[in-house]
Amino acid sequence: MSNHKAFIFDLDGVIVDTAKFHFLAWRKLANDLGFDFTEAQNEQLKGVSRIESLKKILKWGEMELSEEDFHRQMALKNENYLSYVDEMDKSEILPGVPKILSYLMEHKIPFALGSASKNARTILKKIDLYDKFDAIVDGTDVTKAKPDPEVFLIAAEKLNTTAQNCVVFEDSVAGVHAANIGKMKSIGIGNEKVLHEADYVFADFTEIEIEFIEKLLRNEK
Ligand code: B16
Ligand code: MG
Repeated sequence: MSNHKAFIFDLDGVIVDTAKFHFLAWRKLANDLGFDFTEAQNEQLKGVSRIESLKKILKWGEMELSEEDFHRQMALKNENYLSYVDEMDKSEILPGVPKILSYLMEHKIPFALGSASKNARTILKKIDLYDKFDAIVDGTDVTKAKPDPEVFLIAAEKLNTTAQNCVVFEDSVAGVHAANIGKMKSIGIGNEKVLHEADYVFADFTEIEIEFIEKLLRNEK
């Protein structure tokens, strides 16, 4: 195991804003079942696996489904979600992200994807970033959902470095917890009040200067 710095990026809410598509698809599912939920409730679905998301939504609607219907609804939601993903291209990459990725590539600093999504590889291909990551770990590679650190620990292993050398960018509370539990440096992307457990929080990537990345690399941050 070598001892070098590495970066791990969450996907939804960090590299792209697919949360808006998840919301539309989950909301359609709820509406079809005869209830609704708010954008504020939707915040609680960020970083949460597909199964856990549907469990939460059914609770909000005070509904129970048979196992068969549960799986059918999840498949329908995913089909609907993928119809939005299908329209994506690289213009969906969030502002400020390309600058940081270019810097890492130029300086040969390894970076991985660490996402809960089972659609992560499809999305990365749509936005032309699939070949840029040194490792990809997604919802198809893990058995335990965030806040369990499994996704990030596998990423560290694939990047051939220790957890302590990894810096994780995350937009969800569950993901920040996962990074912290995994003893990695956590950088929250989003609201400071929501992500207060992160080591640092930025509203978005346009706020992150290369100087900050260099300090992380030198262990000064
Ligand atoms: P899928 P991330 C997460 O992606 C999303 O934030 C969350 O809303 C979604 O339910 C989860 O992926 C599973 O996604 O249904 O595509 O497998 O933020 O971990 O990149
Ligand atoms: Mg996310």
